[in-house]
Amino acid sequence: MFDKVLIANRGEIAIRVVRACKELDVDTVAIHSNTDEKALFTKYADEAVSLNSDILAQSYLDIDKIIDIAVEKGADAIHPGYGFLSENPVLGQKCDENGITLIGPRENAIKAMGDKITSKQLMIKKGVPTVPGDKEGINDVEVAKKRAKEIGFPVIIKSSAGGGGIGMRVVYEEDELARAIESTQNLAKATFGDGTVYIEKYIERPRHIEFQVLADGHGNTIHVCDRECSIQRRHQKLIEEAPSPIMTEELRERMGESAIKAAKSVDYNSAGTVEFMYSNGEYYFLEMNTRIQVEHPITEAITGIDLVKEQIRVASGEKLQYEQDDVKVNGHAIECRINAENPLNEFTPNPGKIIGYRSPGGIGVRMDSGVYSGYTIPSIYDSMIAKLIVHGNNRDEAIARMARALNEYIVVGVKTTIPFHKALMKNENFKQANLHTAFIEENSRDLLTEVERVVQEEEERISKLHATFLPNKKIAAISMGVNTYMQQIKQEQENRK
Ligand code: MV4
Repeated sequence: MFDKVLIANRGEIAIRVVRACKELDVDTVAIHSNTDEKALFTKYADEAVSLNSDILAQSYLDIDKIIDIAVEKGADAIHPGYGFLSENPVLGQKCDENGITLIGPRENAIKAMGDKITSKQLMIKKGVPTVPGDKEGINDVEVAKKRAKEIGFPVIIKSSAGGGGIGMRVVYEEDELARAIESTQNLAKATFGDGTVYIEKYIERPRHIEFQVLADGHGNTIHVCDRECSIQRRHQKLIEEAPSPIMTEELRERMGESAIKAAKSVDYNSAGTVEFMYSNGEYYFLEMNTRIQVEHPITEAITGIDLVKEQIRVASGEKLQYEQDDVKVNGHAIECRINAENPLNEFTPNPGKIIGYRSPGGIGVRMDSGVYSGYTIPSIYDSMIAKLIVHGNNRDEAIARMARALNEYIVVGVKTTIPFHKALMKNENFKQANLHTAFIEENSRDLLTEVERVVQEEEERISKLHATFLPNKKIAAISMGVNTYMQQIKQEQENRK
């Protein structure tokens, strides 16, 4: 096992990694930007080193600076978390050069899965289902037109270097095809430096189902079951659940086997996620995320497996502690991403100071968060401030538990997505698990009406809390109480007369 892990990330995921290290008796070094000087994660780690900058390229994305700190502090491993450097193949190279172990996959796996045409070709070779369409780039618009007609409209033009929804366009008729190809090529070239695009059948309103995988350096690869991530808005997930409500033992076996094949096709040796689309009983490989993901805790809840600890163990050369037969689903888990955003204004970020904070608790509730009362949420980073995860014996219990926990959750000072999640827990289509990737769009009217009502209700509750708890308001609250009491006595006296 490692002696000391440097965590090349911030916020809740940095804390998550520290927690895993503490349980493994491994020392930790946090690194932080100027802005993050007072962030919670810097206090959780055994040591914290400033990156002396707020510029991304000179802080959380500065590979050389991070390696230098690791060397100086005697860290023998680096955990990149998610985002930032987590899927940058250069970090692994530089780690190798400096005798540091990267807690993550090897460069070749990141590169192969980062290129959508390469990964699609690999899947076809291994017999993993992919979307009908081409596995080569488009060179000739006329050939593409012929292919589109064979595939059948609507089709989608995707950039090979893209991912996560960037650089793709749906085409409904032949007339639009040439322009769509050109614009996707231009966008891909400008964004990724690679203008290669390809064509596929467009699958309408698919579900997004992903499989967690774990692989060690000894040839063992398992899947750790499925998550349903269909509830997203503009490719940002809002809520995830495990298992997928549509999953059967038979489907899990087939999709899980495909996920293992996907991981094995690149000799994967870490924690990763294989994404699929699911529609009308069919599933298709979409892409593989070569990192630990935001939503990993729901899988931990239903399987009891500490994914981050396993990820660290396999990186240190140990064998996986679990075989496929050890992995069992127990109950149902839901995660709500709590973002400092205004759900009533297109989810625009709402950074600022948290002046009142009380997180929920009780049976089946887990909070992974990086904030505290008095903390100022910076505007220069992602707006996710916490993840609320609940676990119940079944989906209905998990939903009721989430609704209950959301009601206990008090964040004063910034607008958050809490009211949105409260509305979602009451939504009939959500309760009935009628989920697909267009869910938010198609249910937005009902959801927004409910969010408005919830926000109103919350404002009333918070003003009552102010009157009860805030010292300067206390006198007012007492005098109000006395007034009411006096009036009651007066009334009683009147009545007696
Ligand atoms: C698709 C698709 C429909 N048909 N491909 C979006 C993210 C990127 N990784 C692939 N994506 C999609 N690819 C075909 N052939 C619909 C989506 C898609 C989507 C996929 C997963 C989760 C959410 C999504 C939201 C919109 C579109």
